[in-house]
Amino acid sequence: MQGFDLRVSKNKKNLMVFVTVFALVAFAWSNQVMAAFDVLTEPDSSFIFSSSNALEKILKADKSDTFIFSLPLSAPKPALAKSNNLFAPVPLQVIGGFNIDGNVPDAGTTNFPDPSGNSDELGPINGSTTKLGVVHTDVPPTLGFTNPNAQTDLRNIWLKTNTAANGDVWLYFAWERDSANGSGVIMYEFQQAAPPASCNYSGSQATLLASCNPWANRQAGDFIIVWDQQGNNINIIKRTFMLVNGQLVLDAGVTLNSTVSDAAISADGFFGEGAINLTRTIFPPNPTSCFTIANIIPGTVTGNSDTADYKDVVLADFSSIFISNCGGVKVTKVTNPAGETGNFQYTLKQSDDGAIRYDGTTQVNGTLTSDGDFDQINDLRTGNDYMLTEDLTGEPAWALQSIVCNGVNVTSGQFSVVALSTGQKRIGV
Ligand SMILES: [Ca+2]
Ligand SMILES: [Ca+2]
Ligand SMILES: [Ca+2]
Repeated sequence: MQGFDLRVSKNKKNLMVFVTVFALVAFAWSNQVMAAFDVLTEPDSSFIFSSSNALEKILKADKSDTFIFSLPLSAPKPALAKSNNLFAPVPLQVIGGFNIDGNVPDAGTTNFPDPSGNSDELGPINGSTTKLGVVHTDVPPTLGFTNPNAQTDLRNIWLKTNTAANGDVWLYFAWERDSANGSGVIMYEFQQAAPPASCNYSGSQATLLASCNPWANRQAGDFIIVWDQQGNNINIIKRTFMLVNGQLVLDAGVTLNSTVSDAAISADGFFGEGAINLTRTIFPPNPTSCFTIANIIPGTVTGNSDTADYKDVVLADFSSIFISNCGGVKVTKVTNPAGETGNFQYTLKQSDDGAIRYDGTTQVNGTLTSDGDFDQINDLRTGNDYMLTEDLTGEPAWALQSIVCNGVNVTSGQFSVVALSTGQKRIGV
């Protein structure tokens, strides 16, 4: 077999140590589970074992003086590896808080189902003005009903964002399609503007057919994540819209490397999942404003070219998926006794009076008037020295008891504002 060999003389006393070390070396070298590797005791005999203890037993019983240990040069990708003869547990492909191992979906993600099989589905009517690169210019009617072929027919989409401990925002995206194989490119478009009002997918179908162009609010800085797969090799490509001579055009794209992205397909080929570091790939490195996504359009297209036709699109309300490099603070009044009213003034600022918004705002002042009353303060720059104070000079009958943020008493302390991630509600945006 191909591989590199480690030759040792038999020494039963040290055998277990060696076997253990070899196992660790094998694991580190391959960086993934070996489905099996061969132990050659004679030139033409080989066998498969499943644990170092089993190997030790075999070697001790063997009469040879020298053993040759071989590792195959290439090992199967983890997500495609067979689960029999496992030498060690499947290593976690954890990146940005997500486990990109081909098991779809990850826990806590949001599911967006899409019709499949023989269903007629709402999607762009094929034509020269509904190609990938120009569909935003199409004058409705843009949508019609078609039945996408299985390999381009999406059944489900899953999305989630996560803010890592270092503050980086990661996006998880996964899909299920109606076929285990076949050509077709899967992509997710992310737009900063909300969908047009005429695109209320739970509303009138007649309105959608007559007036909705889901891409109409495309703008410079919007981007597409392309799932480009050749065989088992998956490239995750970021393509960005930019203005050239007043025209919105797609750039050629950047293939994201493994420090900022990962992707895996399921063993049965029906599912895929990936994650990208938005902070390192999408958000401006020196931001001058909040970069916030308000619309997402997943879909399949005939290829990764500007003139590709859409085959299937997932038209849904994605407003529960928050993507932003800015954060928010919700200030809620609690009175003791409960149910009281008053004139409760507060100030939100940073301890160094730095700008809390990109427009230069250094503090937000507000007034809450009853138990349970709240303000949601959005578009805040991230920072770790935020402070909230209450001013009760107009309410001498009341005294401040405490200010608590995510369970931590910050009455006289500071707290962090991090970039928004899924699960944090933005209210009153
Ligand atoms: Ca997974
Ligand atoms: Ca179909
Ligand atoms: Ca579909």
